[in-house]
Amino acid sequence: MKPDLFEAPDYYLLDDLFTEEHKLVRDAARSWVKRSVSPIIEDYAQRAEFPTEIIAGLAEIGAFGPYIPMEYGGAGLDQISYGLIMQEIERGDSGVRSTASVQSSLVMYPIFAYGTEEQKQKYLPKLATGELMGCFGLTEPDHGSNPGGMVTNFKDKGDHFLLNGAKLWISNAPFADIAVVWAKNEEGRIHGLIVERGMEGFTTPETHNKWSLRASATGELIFDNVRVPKENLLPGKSGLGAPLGCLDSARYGIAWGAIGAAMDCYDTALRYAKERVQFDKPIAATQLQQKKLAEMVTEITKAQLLAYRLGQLKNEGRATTAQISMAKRNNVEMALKIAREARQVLGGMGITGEYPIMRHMMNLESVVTYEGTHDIHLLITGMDITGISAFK
Ligand code: TGC
Ligand code: FAD
Repeated sequence: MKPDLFEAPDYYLLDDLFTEEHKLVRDAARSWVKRSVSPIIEDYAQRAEFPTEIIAGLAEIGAFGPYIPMEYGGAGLDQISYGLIMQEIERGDSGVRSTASVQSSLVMYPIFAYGTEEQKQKYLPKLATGELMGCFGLTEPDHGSNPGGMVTNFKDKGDHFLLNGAKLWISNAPFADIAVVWAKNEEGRIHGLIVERGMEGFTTPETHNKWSLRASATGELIFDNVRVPKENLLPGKSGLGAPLGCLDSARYGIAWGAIGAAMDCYDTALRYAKERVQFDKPIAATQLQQKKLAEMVTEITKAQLLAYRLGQLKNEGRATTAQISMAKRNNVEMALKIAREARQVLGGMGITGEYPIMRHMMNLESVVTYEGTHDIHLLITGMDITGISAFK
């Protein structure tokens, strides 16, 4: 792959709004991505392998639990810093951001928000350093957009719970040490359980043949009469709202992350257009290519402002699920459209691994689907503004 010459667009001078801490955190993540992700990611993606060698670096830049308090090993940062870290990591690769999102918002967050003090002490510091890696099991083969219909279940056997069922499409599953698993009890109420690798009857087969998120490991979680100790139940919250509450945090991170992927595509296309000569002039001198580039930077700027305002609301504890849905949906679609346009600016070179655009484009096909599909987020907005659920 070409050397990483990335320069971030900041058309509306958003840097003026960030604190010194925001900029320090972002710049540290940006340098780390240039140094440790860009040189290797294309090769890992081509081989469809997760680069475990970057786990320690992710922990060092605060990507595991950015907003989890320092007493539990987190970085104790605000929500805008969290967003900026996700933006920079996804600038490198959506699959790497997936690993960080899952670890922070779908594993550390539920343990922090719904776990006992013992669970927090036992797991959070090790998750923050990457000594333990986690995954989040909500989706099932027959229950994707409708997780409330899940059939994975556990029965109270006196001194332990007996867990049965299967989860599909689980990021980090093939190598995770622990899984936060959502399952129904005998009354049909959803609870979170911490399942550890090595428990008898628990297996995590890898999902192969993906054209998207190839540098992220995806797999199944299979529970065949797994005996889960009772102290592994997350007691703080039950019902579908418990896993959906974690999704709010992860979807917020994706709203920022997608901007990173879009920025990388735009920056690559802009540089290429200025250098590539056809008909005796740079293609950047043609009106059609300028239109593409001008629209890209406009959409990135709008997405940045949306994410920034959402970050302010999140810092104040005022961001609603529907506001987060709107940002996730808008920003991922924005990034996907930019990736497709940027790919065209590069002509044939755009389809090669010499440039990151095709990898971003393929990755974003997963990002637009996971954490609630594009359509589901539209319906969440629809439900919010009309007061009527289209799901029932
Ligand atoms: P509904 O009746 O609307 O809600 C059930 C209960 O949950 C409450 N609730 C929330 N609570 C907290 N946060 C939220 N975001 C919440 N949304 C809803 C709600 O108030 C209600 O509470 P209560 O007390 O009244 O029971 O539920 P529904 O069954 O109609 O479904 C609504 C719908 C479709 C919006 C929801 O199921 C949904 O969001 N579906 C999409 C599923 C999804 O996003 N799955 C993601 C799986 S994880 C993943 O993709 C990780 S990718 C990781 C990576 O690599 O980055
Ligand atoms: P379906 O729910 O079957 O949807 C198919 C289509 O129907 C979609 O276009 C959808 O928008 C549409 N649709 C569904 N319902 C409606 C409706 N009511 N009205 C209109 N249209 C509708 N899950 C986890 O739990 N943990 C993970 O770590 C995780 N990682 C993932 C990683 C990858 C690479 C991928 C691809 C997925 C991952 N997922 C994970 C699963 C992801 O959240 C689901 O794929 C997603 O929620 C959609 O579910 P589904 O694939 O079953 O699609």
